[in-house]
Amino acid sequence: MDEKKTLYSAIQPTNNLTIGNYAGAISNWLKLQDDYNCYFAIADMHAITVRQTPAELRQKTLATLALYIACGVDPQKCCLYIQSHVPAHAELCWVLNTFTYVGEMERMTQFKDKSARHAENVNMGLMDYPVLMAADILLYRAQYVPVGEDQRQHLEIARDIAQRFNNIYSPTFTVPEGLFLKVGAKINDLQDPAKKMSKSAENPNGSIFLNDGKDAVIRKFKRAVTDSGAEVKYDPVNKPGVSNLLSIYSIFAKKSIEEAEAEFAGMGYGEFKLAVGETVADSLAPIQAEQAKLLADVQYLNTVLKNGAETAARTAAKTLYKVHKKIGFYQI
Ligand code: AQP
Repeated sequence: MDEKKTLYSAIQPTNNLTIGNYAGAISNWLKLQDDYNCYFAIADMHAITVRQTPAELRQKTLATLALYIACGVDPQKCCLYIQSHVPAHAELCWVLNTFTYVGEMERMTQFKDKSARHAENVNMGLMDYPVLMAADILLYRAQYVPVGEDQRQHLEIARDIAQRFNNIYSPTFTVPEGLFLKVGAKINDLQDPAKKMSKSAENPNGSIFLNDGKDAVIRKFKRAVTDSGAEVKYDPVNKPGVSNLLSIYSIFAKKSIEEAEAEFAGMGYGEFKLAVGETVADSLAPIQAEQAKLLADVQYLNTVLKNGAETAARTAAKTLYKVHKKIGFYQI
């Protein structure tokens, strides 16, 4: 019998992924894929809550899959699939909508942020994002959800919805727990360390994309906002800029924050930023080469996606059947 616990995570193919997505999500997946039953999706249904250019969405979807694999996510160990290939996500979302209150959705930080950023298109999907995310997780009866700190609020709602349903009927859903990293759960914008680094940020200089070339990476790190004082010290409250750079360095150099601090003791900000840039750029180069190789073999990527969707759909169908039965949908 399979004793492994299940985990679920996903990333929206809204743009090229950033080192924030890598730090908060993918780097964590790599550590977990041997010990858990993993479902890692490409969340294209979430992506369309903000208007996308169709050709670009298609291209970014495949590029995201190639990137997962290039970063070391192993399709032999994990189920990799595209969210829209498994219709059960939309079906369960509809049911869960009837167990979710409008007031709860209006309070979500991401909804408020994105409504402000996309005032011309505050659509129902944008508001419903957390319910679709709850459906994503609950379909696979995932015990754990490795995500960045920005998703904590959405995870709480997924837990509330699961508990609400379980209390009304009988235990149906596994109530998921978040897996948050100590370092890297929130990488901030290089230009504005008070904001999280985002793939669709207005100022691209604040985000390092996983497909940025060495020159771009170095240039962005050189321009990164630092703090007053001259000491390279981890102190997120008083030195948010420097602390963010230390977190980034610690992830890519695979060193603890203390080791990083010791390494940069006595060094000026300029030299420090350059060293962080070099480390990140050197770590990204082999990933980029591997991603390019994978993207040249679309047939292989399609096979991964087809197998992934089949596996995911099998598990999802079982949960959906149970839910439909409990709520009283007539079944033949
Ligand atoms: N800055 C970040 N630091 C740590 N983790 C992060 N994540 C995103 N940004 C950071 C984590 O990446 C995963 C996928 O996120 P997503 O694509 O579903 O949506 P998001 O959180 O809204 O990411 P972006 O980059 O900000 O996307 P856009 O700009 O399209 O809205 C999640 O696990 C998230 O925690």
